[in-house]
Amino acid sequence: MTRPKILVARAIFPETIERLRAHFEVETNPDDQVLDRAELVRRLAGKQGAFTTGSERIDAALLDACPDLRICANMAVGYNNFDVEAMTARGVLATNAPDVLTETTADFGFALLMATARRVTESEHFLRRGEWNRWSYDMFAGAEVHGSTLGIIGMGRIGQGVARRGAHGFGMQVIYYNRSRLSPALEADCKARYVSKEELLRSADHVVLVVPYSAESHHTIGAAELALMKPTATLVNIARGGIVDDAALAQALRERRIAAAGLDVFEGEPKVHPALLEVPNVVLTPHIASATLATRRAMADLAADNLIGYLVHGKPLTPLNPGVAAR
Ligand code: 8YV
Repeated sequence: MTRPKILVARAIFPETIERLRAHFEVETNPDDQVLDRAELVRRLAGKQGAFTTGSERIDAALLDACPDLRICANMAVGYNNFDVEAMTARGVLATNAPDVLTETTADFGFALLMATARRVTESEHFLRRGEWNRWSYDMFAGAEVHGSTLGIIGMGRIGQGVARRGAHGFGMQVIYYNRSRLSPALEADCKARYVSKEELLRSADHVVLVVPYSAESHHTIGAAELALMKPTATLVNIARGGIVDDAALAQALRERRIAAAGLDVFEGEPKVHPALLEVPNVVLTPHIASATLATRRAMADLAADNLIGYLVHGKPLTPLNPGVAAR
């Protein structure tokens, strides 16, 4: 019996590749090049499965050029690199990697909030430049975290993780805005109060964005929303580039219309808007919110399990378009 063929689009853990090799003929990308459209199509020729990351765009044109493809398994919870509608129309299964990264990503959201509010990187740069030569009463005085108001936009699993950390660990008043309201039990668990987006922006001391990217969530935070925020407030984005208008944010930070921001994701990443690199009051990290070895391993294994589950046993674990598997 011939074994299904798959492409692992980027370098991943050797142990995960070994697991995949037990079931499939596997083409890998050991040099870890980011594959452009033409190269991705070339390597996917004759493959039934693709192990993808956020860097591979799977859309109608690619699918039409890869008629053998039956499943794309994303090693990410976010899947804005997938055109799920086009995949469903062509009978291609889409899977993502939820749950395994929830707590790790919420930890990082909190790390970025703390670093932003307490000016951790800005003050470290000052020290490294050799500028620290005396104490002064307001040196790098930041914003209070404990007891302050935490506003969360996007109250899915990761948003709830951030809320619990804030409410239970730091005694914060948590308010949230989401497309749909949480159940009373979940609201109680997160000690979170549902408010309008406008009220959240006006009253939060720290705003954390954890909303999935889509056409509707594009520029959820732009100049108008930044103008509603307190001049002392901070903004953290661990969601996706494009949720924030980075140019408008850089301007607001430069003019101190908000106090500071912490960004793990950027419009057009890995490029970063040059104006953001110029302002001191922003903490910048290279999309690492899920990056612990244990969590990245769990994400890779879940993507692999989806490929094995579907192509070998007909049962994917975390399908985005389950109707395709049922056909
Ligand atoms: C990934 C992420 O590292 O899961 C997500 O949605 O943003 C990150 O955890 C990234 O997308 C690479 O696949």
